[in-house]
Amino acid sequence: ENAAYQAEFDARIDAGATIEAKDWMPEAYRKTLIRQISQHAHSEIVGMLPEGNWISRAPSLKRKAILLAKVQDEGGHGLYLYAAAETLGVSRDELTEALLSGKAKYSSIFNYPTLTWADVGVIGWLVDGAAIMNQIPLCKCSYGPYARAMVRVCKEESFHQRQGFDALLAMMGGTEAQREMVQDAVNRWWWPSLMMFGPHDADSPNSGQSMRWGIKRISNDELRQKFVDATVPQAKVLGVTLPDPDLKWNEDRGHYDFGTIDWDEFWNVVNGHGQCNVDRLATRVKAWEDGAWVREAAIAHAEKQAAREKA
Ligand code: FAQ
Repeated sequence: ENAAYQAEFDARIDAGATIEAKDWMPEAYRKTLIRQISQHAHSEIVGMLPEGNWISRAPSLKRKAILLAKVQDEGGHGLYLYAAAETLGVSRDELTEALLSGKAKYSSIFNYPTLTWADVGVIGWLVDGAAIMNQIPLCKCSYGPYARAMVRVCKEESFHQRQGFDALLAMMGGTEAQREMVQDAVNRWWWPSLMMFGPHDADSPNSGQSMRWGIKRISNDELRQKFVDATVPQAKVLGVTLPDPDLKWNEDRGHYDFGTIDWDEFWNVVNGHGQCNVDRLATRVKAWEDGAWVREAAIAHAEKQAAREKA
């Protein structure tokens, strides 16, 4: 019987149809989706911290309002994605436990510090830029609830990217010290942004199967290349230098060549030893503990309500 279900599932994947929550699916497909969607959700939630750090110090009321909206969007994306993961039969509590205990992965990029206001702009420009590049193909991934969630997330992400670019453009039109601040932030965030796309295709254990299942539509290396190609002209408009002496246009390939990524740094961060891993987790654990009274109150209220309805 399973073989018949499997054949039908394969045929639907091959036909480009979407799989829905109540459809039969192979256990490994379910597991892979839970892994990827929950890591994505954790990334959004932890991703609120580096920029959240600057809300109280934004340089103007306008920038503060924009940043508040952006960080709130990220919280929304996280909740959206947890809900998408829950359709696969995992509970929110299990996912939260996995994040807070340090078992679950989240994007390497959020383990770097935000040292100046320019970092906030660069996160919008480069980090959201990379996130969009990776997420546009996910709008067409084979799992319906994930694909549909990504449509709205990508729209908001595109506002995030533009606000970052706009903030940097304003600084580049400012004083010499401001321009230096932007360049310094670009120097620190460029390589970590390229690492967001994950290991090279040849070193990516999950890619083959995820491409076969239509979860990934474009590979890690192809997306990274598309990101570099799109970003170089933007750097020219801004007037910043990307910190890679090997970055140059390759006429034959029709793409920019770029230097070697420091994969030791990448794995070090992924394995919990980046500059901010300990701090980020501690902040999330504290937020969870500080919120205990809210959860208790909500449960008490729900119980009271239910008892009243019965009476
Ligand atoms: N960091 O075999 P692959 C955002 C892990 S955007 C940490 O290639 P896969 C928006 C990977 O999990 C950021 N770990 O894996 C925002 C796997 O480990 P596992 C979030 C990484 O899944 C912007 C192992 O390495 N976006 O939050 C990373 O096929 C600004 C081998 O790798 C998403 O999550 C990394 N960079 O491809 C918020 C997008 N790369 O699980 C705030 C959805 C790889 O086997 C501010 N996810 N690993 O133990 C994906 O598209 C994929 O999961 C990839 C990785 C492409 C990230």
